[in-house]
Amino acid sequence: MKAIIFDVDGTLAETEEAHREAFNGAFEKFGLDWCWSQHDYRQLLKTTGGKERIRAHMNAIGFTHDGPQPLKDYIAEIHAHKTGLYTSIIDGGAVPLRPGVGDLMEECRRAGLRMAIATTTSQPNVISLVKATLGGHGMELFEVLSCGDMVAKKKPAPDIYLKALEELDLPAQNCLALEDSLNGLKSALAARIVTVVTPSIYTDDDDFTAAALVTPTLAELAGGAHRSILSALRACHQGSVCAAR
Ligand code: XBP
Ligand code: MG
Repeated sequence: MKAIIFDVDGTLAETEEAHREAFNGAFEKFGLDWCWSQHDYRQLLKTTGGKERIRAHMNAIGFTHDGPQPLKDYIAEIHAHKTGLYTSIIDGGAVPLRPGVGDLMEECRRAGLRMAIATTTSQPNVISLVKATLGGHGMELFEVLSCGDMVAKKKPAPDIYLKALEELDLPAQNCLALEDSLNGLKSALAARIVTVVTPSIYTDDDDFTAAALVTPTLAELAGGAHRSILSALRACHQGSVCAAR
């Protein structure tokens, strides 16, 4: 195993409540009487990508756009405002890393293991979260940032992971992906990357049968048979790659 590729939302941190708050704030700003409840959002999250999620909601409620600009531009305007609200929440330090994530990154850094990000979320969101949780130089930990609209087809399509592999210049079998959702698991597996899942607040009822390992958080992997999170992930990767042969 030469690299770990991290998903962001739900994996690095429990960010989706901040996203939901930002979406609702943007709808209010644009005079739209939509307010996504936690129940609504669990279903809406099955559509990856904030702009795609807004459009899916519009379709679901039969929204008709009568503004001067094309619908695509109108959605982009709402989403840009949402992204501003979201990054303000994150910059304020409201959302910490999930248990074990910071420890694993430090273990990877010390071991010289390469790290990358493959996420559906928008680039400003990643930068805000990494700086707020890992400090101003936090982004230097990641050799590759593969995110948002850099690819046409978002998760569960493999494109965002294939882009990360290309930029790492590594074959899938030398990497391990960390995910929190079924869409993310499908994306990484479609790129043929061994995947470990830490379910998050909105994905705890997803089917993770195809994951190499499912653990409540990364922190649980340390101790027991393995002295560190990284050694547990190395063992999982080795076992999965061998089994695939
Ligand atoms: C999760 C997503 C994103 C976020 C919202 O991404 O699907 O759409 O919910 O962010 P991942 P945007 O789990 O791959 O990190 O509004 O910027 O899309
Ligand atoms: Mg995720």
